[in-house]
Amino acid sequence: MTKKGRTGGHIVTEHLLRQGVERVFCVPGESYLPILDALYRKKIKTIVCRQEGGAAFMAEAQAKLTGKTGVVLATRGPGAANAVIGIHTAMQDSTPLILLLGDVGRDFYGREAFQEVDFAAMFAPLCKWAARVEDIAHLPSMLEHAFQQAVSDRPGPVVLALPEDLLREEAAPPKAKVLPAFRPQASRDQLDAAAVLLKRAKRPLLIAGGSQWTEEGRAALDLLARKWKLPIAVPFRRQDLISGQHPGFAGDLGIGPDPQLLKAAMEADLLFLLGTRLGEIASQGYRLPVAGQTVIHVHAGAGELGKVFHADLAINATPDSFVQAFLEPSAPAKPAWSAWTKQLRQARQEWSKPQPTGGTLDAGLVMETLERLLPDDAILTVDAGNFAGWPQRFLTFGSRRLLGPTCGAMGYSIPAAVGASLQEPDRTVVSFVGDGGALMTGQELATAIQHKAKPIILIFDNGMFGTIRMHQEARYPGRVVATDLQNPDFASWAESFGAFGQTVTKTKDFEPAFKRAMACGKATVLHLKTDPDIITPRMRLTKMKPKP
Ligand SMILES: Cc1ncc(C[n+]2csc(CCOP(=O)(O)OP(=O)(O)O)c2C)c(N)n1
Ligand SMILES: [Mg+2]
Repeated sequence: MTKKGRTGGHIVTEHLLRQGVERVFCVPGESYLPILDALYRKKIKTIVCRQEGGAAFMAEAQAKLTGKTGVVLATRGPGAANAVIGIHTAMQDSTPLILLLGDVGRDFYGREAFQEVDFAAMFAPLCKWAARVEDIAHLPSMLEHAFQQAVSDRPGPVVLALPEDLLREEAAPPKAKVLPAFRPQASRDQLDAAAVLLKRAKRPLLIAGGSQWTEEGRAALDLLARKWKLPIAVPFRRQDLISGQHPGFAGDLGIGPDPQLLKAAMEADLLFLLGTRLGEIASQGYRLPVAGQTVIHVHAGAGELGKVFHADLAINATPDSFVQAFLEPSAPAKPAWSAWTKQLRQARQEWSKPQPTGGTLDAGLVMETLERLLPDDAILTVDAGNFAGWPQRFLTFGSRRLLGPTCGAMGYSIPAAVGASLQEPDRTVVSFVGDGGALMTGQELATAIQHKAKPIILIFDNGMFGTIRMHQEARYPGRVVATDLQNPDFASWAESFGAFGQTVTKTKDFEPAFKRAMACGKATVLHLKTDPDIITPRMRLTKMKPKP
């Protein structure tokens, strides 16, 4: 910094501080040295990661957990390419995330310079807004807009490319302001109209989803469902929106949902969609809403209303503000659907009760142990893969948080657990991951050790890319291609990082191993050797029937 002003790098970090950013996740690059230098001795913690995908997942998970925008720093073409998976995840999950990219200098731009990519074009379909800052005078307003966009209406990722010469340039533009988010709210008339439709229903089903639920919003959702005695379901990986013990909780419309819940969702006469897009997975391949169902759709993004299905009542409001306001209209004392709610609740309780699912190390009984041992405020992160069917079905959430990529990105769980553990160092953070996912981003265990994060990582090792093997067996029985995996000894792999590692092959050994993991005070890997034939809680690979 000189008398002339601040460097572009300083303008960026000053604004991060003003936005209340406590931590940034990065892989360094020579293209954005001025930002790194401006972070030197700043209050913001710089978490150096091993791969930009891991950095982006950490920031995304932190944002999911806190509701505050996550920030990732990466370099030009290669760094940006690695970070894409986190941007795609934040987009599909509606998570506020900002990726700041060091870019080719303006003096070289347009010549396919070293690592040059047109980032606005590259990220256009992947995020809410992608732009390149061309003039340092525009930097403050573009930073303001980036943060405002990330949290406004339907939240999501924003990408800003920052030319390296601009980051070195000195200027004295006005300071960037913290602009309020645009958060639409329902009108009185819309609230009344929703109450009228709901009162007419005989078999309503509330489906709450989406992002940016505050503690007040969650509490209001809990109350709303109690007051109206509604059955409440959640879409894929949103189980933590409502307590697993709630008298109306009917389960999740994820991958392989409870057939009874699916049947009920099809038979419901009214779907009350709160914050969810009712995407491909929740709608079970766009089979919901069914013709004739009345639909109330509340969503923060106006562009989501009527995009895929018709709603009888479409309301542009954040789910959080809507549920709090909807506590006002009076509910019937004895709603017509009381028995229906009880029936759905009963089905959920039967479906989710932990039970043996077979094998020398029985994953069903492992869940029973976890359900007993996990603290109420534990944070669980899940990867993509068939192993995820166990925790998502048999564990209860609510005060326990569930962080998972609804886009099914493998490699999410370990970095997400590192990010969550950095954010909440006193809470138990457990990562659920398959042997395939573990080696996609597992090197972020080094980041955990370096920054003293303490996730407990459970690697479910069935020696294969199980999900794909299952699909292969269904479509091309006996023709196994590219799904077998030869794995390392994950316990000694973990030990080599300085983490605690243990292999578990028998059900009875899981409980003492998990207790040791909770007590050891550092990052842990439990290598769980599971039976490859037990491909889901209900199916055996060797007994699968080919798809017609
Ligand atoms: C980044 C990424 N690549 C590929 C896939 C496709 N995919 C979905 S699940 C899966 C296999 C997961 O294997 P593993 O982690 O071992 O879990 P398992 O299914 O065996 O329990 C694959 C390859 C994906 N979802 N994400
Ligand atoms: Mg596997």
